[in-house]
Amino acid sequence: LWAQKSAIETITTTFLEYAAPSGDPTTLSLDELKKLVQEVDFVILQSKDPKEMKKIFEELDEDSNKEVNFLEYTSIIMRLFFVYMFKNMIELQQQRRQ
Ligand SMILES: [Ca+2]
Repeated sequence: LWAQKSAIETITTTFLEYAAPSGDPTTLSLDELKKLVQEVDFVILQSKDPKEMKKIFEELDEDSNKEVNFLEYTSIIMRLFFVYMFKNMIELQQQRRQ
């Protein structure tokens, strides 16, 4: 993953970069999200499976308007980030015990 400060920058700039091409430049469509996940090495979004991506998109799109706005995007990214950190902590603890 990235260092903490650049993580926030990366999350913001990638979102804007990938949201820009079609439709509303401040929201991500399913295709834009797919592109983002394919091109950006998102450690926390491990699956690139199209079916899984649709599920992730639907989870992201809390108000179901088929667009993911920045708030919807950050809420799941933060959640995934914490889950990722949590898994890492558990692994570290297990390694220490061995
Ligand atoms: Ca939405």
